[in-house]
Amino acid sequence: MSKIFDIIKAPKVIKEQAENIGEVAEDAKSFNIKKIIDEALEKIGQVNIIIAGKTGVGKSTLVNAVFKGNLAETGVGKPVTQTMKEYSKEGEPVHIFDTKGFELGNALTIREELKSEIEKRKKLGDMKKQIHLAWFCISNDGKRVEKAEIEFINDLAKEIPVVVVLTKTLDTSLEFYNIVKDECREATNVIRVLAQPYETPIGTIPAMGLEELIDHTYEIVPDIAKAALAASQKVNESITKKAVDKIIAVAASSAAAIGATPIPFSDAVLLAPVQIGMIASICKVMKVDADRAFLTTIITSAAGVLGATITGRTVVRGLIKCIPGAGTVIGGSISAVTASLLTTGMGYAFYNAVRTAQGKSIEDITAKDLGEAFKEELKKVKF
Ligand SMILES: Nc1nc2c(ncn2[C@@H]2O[C@H](COP(=O)(O)OP(=O)(O)O)[C@@H](O)[C@H]2O)c(=O)[nH]1
Ligand SMILES: [Mg+2]
Repeated sequence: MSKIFDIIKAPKVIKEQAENIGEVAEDAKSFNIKKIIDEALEKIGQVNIIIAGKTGVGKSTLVNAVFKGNLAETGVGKPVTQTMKEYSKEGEPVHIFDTKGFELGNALTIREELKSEIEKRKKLGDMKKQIHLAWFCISNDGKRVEKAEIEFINDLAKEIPVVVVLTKTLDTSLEFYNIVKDECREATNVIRVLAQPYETPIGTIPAMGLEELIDHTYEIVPDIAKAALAASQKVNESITKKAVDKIIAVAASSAAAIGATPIPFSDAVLLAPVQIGMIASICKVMKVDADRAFLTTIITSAAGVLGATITGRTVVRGLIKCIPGAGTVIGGSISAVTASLLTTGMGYAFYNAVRTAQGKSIEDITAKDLGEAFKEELKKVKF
C-alpha cells in the first residue's frame, strides 16, 4: 500500500507520465486492442546472453534446460562473427549468442571478436540490442580451469557482467569451486549447476543450481532485460513473481498519473489501455500464450461483455464492476489513489487467476476458463 502512495506523491513521475496521457486518451477512444497488446509485448523487451566455454562442458544442455523453446537444438544459428552464432525463436524474448568451443588456440580470436561486437552494439545506443551478460561454463566434473579461461573471464568482465557456471556438478566438494572463485575475481558470481539429472548405477543425481543461476542473472541484468528474462526462462517461479510485481507497479503509476490529470473525459475508460496492456504483459511473463483473440475472450468474459461490442468503456466498466465497492467510481472522474488501487487490484487478481489455472495443470488453459477465474479473483479484491 505504502508503495502506491510513494508513487502518487512523486510529482516528477506524474509529470512525465502526464505527457503521455494525450496518447493514452487516443488509444482509449479508439480502443485498438491489437495495438495495446503489441505495445505491451514490445515493452517486455529482450535479453541477450553470451554462452562461452569449451566444447562438451554442457553449454547447449544448460540453455535448453533453462529456456523455453529448445533454442540450442532446433534453432539454426545465425552467424554473427566467425566464432559466434545467435540463436532465437519467434515469440521468445531471449537471444543466445553461442560462441564456438573455447579450445586452446582460439581464445584470443573469440575474445577480440566478442569485444568488438559488444562495442559495436553499445554504440547503437539501443539497450535492447546490447549484450547484457555472459555465462562462462567450466565443467565441475573435469575440475580443470586453464589460465586462458581465467584471463578471458576477467577481461570480458570489464565489458559486461560475467557469471561463471560450473556445469556437470555431481558432487558437493567445494575445493574446485573455491579455486575458480579465487581466480575469477571479476566474475559477478560462480554458480554450480547440474542442468540435467545424471544417471549412475546406484541412482540418479537430481538437477540443481538452475534456480540460483536465474536468480542471480535476474539481479545483474539491466532493468530493461528483466521481464524478458522472466518470460523466457522456465526454472524459476520467484523471478516470474518479481517481474509481475514490476509490471503492476508501473501500470499503477500510469493509472495514478491519469487519475491526477484533470482532463475533460477523465473516466474509467482512460484506464483501459493501461490495464489491458498490463494484463497482456502479465500473460507474457507468466507464459500464457495470449494473442489478440485469446486476450479479448479473457477480458470480455470476465467483464461480461459480448465480443462484438467491446470498447474501452464497456470492458473497463465491466471489470471494475466485479470489484466489490468499486462500482461507484464508474462514470465520474477517478482520483490518483483510486486509479492506482483499482489497477493494482486488477493486476493481482489476474496474476492469481493465472496461478490458479496453471495450478490445475490444464495442458491448454482456455481463455474462457481464465476469464471466469479472473472474474472470481476480482470479487476478492479489497477496495
Ligand atoms: N546428465 C547430464 N549430462 C550433461 C549435462 N550437461 C552436459 N551433459 C552432457 O554432456 C555432453 C555435452 O553437452 P553439450 O551441452 O552438448 O555441450 P556443449 O558442447 O558445451 O554445448 C552431452 O552428452 C550432454 O548430454 C548435465 O547437466 N547433466
Ligand atoms: Mg553446444
